[in-house]
Amino acid sequence: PKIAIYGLGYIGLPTAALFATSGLKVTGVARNKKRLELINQGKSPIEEPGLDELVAKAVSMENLKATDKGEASAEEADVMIVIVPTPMDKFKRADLDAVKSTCKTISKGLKKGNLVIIESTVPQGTCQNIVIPILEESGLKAGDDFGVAYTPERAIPNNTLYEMTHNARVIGGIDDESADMAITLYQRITEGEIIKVSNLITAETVKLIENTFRDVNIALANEIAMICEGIGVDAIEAINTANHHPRVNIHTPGPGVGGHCLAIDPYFIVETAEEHGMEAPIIRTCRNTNEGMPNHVTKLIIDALTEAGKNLRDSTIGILGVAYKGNVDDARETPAEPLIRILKEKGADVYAHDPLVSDNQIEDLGAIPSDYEVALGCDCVVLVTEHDFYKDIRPEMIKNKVFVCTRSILNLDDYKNNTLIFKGVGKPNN
Ligand code: SAJ
Repeated sequence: PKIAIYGLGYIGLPTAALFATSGLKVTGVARNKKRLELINQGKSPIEEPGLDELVAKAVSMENLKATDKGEASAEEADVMIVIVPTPMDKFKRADLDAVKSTCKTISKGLKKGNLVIIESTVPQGTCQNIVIPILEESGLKAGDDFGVAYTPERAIPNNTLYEMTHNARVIGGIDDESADMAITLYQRITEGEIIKVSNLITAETVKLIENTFRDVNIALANEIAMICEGIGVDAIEAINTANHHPRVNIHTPGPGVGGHCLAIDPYFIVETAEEHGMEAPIIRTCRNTNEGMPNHVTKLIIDALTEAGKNLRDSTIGILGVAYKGNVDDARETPAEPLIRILKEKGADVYAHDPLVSDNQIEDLGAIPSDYEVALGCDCVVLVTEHDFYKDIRPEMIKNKVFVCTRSILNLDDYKNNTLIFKGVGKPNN
């Protein structure tokens, strides 16, 4: 079959490149001209291990081309895959504009026998209640004239290609035939198990509860960390030790939860629950805990500066890392953003360094882009992202001897018995 993939982002582009290198003709549809140009030159606009090579291979095989012609691409394709972003609006509700407009475009080129696959993360019921009615504006009937399947992408950034080709994949269809067609297709690109679930809404649910599980677990870790700080226990040591128990797997505390998935998907469940007259108190509370972490980090910074005889108001803060997690170039929903905002509101000058995120993006987050040396020379240095780049940071490199570490990547024993004033998330605060 010929495939059209709508959305060439962190997931869409690797998916397109995998199908193309498996031997299928793939058209990738996106708006950003620069991105399209780069892809057509065989280059990846996204930082992801192995992706550059894969895109180069797909383009040189003449199996991948990128275009902004959505309707024409649908007319030519047998299978249309939607992998566009579903951000959250300011009311913490799913913003489905991109999914809706993409489906509208597809509906104009939809033909009998086509299969439409949704991969974007969506609230439960979206395929049935929103996607299908838009596709049926074509005059064709879902199930009878064309197939619909939902298969969420669950690969983790920085290991996307490996996980896409090895993780278990979940597929739900409007009917058996749709699900089976999608399974045959994805067998081309994954060695992992493919699990067929009962229907579209079950597949939508699986995706949301996975990320919610992780968010809730991290909230627990963060709560444990804050309590341990206050009573003089090293939470990381305690958590790592507890995790030796065969049925315990507590995640790692940190500066908060970022990225376009964990910080958003739990709210999709809350939204649907509320629409059905229910509440989701655990999920909501955990979101609040994780969203409160930048405030907690601010408190650690104030404590450290106070010990050094300084006020936050007149101080410079050097943030190390603004990406939402280590070794990615992605700053979406990064906890660095609220942290920078709070510090500035309290009158600090905030500098930030990141080896992977551009200076423009750092400015958008509200900080002054700076060299590593400049950040290390600030009144207080705060490690926010666990990039490998920062693994070799040594106490003597922190010029003004005030350091707050929000991640557990460093061997913090090095920081004991040192002249450094040190505070860490989950570290005894005394
Ligand atoms: N984080 C912690 N402590 C942890 C783990 C993560 O504070 O123990 C923080 C990270 O620093 C980051 C955020 O949580 O800010 C999210 O990071 P992540 O590594 O947990 O996940 P993502 O957002 O990069 O990718 C997740 C993955 N979901 C699961 O593992 C269940 C991935 O498999 C999904 O494909 C992806 O969401 C997605 O697209 O939904």
